[in-house]
Amino acid sequence: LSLLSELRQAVINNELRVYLQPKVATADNQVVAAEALIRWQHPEKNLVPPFRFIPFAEQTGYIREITKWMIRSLASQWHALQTHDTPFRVSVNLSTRDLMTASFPTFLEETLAQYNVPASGLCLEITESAIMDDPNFAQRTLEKLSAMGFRLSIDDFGTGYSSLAYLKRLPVNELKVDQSFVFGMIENNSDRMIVQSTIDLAHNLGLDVVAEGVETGEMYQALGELGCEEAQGYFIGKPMPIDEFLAWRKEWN
Ligand code: G
Ligand code: G
Ligand code: NA
Ligand code: MN
Repeated sequence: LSLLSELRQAVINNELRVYLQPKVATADNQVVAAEALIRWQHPEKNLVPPFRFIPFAEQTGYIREITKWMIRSLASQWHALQTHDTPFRVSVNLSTRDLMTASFPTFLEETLAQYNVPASGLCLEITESAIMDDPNFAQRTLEKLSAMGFRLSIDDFGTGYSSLAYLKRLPVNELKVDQSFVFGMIENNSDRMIVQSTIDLAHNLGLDVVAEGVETGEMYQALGELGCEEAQGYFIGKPMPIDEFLAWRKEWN
């Protein structure tokens, strides 16, 4: 069986799983959002991580079906995730193929309407390399999505080749500092400078900053001192199945 037909079968057989990883505000430790990360519960293998099938799905275009599956799953469970008084967003990773699909904004609008989910309840994470594949087209799609009320985030910031000229024009709300810089920031002065400059750049452009890969309390503390608004990483919580996430959140604060 080819990987593509296996993936198709996985969707039909309900083998894909949504995992959620918390994002907290450094100012008050409140849980403000979660990033949705896909897993494949294969009947014969252990839990298959995304790097084993997402790149392949991107090459073949099947990622569009996976993205739709993810958005439907999140929309159908969005209200169940609103367990506290504070607003809570869910982030989804998009691929370049999603941005290039003309019907994608309409799909989003219809799916959210079906489950009565506000666009502001969803954050769309796009890597800088996905944007730079076709920056002009990406810009038009992002403008459409922004006008619809979605929060837009640039993922893995600092690892690609996005020019600041494009960044300035894009209607994005947040930058995610790539975890490679966060890992190094305590021991390596260059990494710390990169993190600090990225935070300052983002703020000067009116954007919020999320740091990913926050593995220690020392990193969390340092990021808060540098003005980074949100943090995500193993120090706070790992990606978890939704039930586990809800239990984790009850314990958190
Ligand atoms: O979840 P991990 O924790 O292993 O994720 C690895 C990578 O897989 C992430 O960098 C992320 O970009 C990608 N990924 C995870 N879930 C999704 C998804 O639903 N869609 C897309 N396009 N990428 C995903
Ligand atoms: O979409 P993106 O590439 O940013 O996905 C984040 C990836 O990083 C996922 O694979 C997720 O499981 C992983 N991750 C999240 N937090 C941590 C962390 O604190 N340390 C490490 N090593 N990986 C993390
Ligand atoms: Na991401
Ligand atoms: Mn990332």
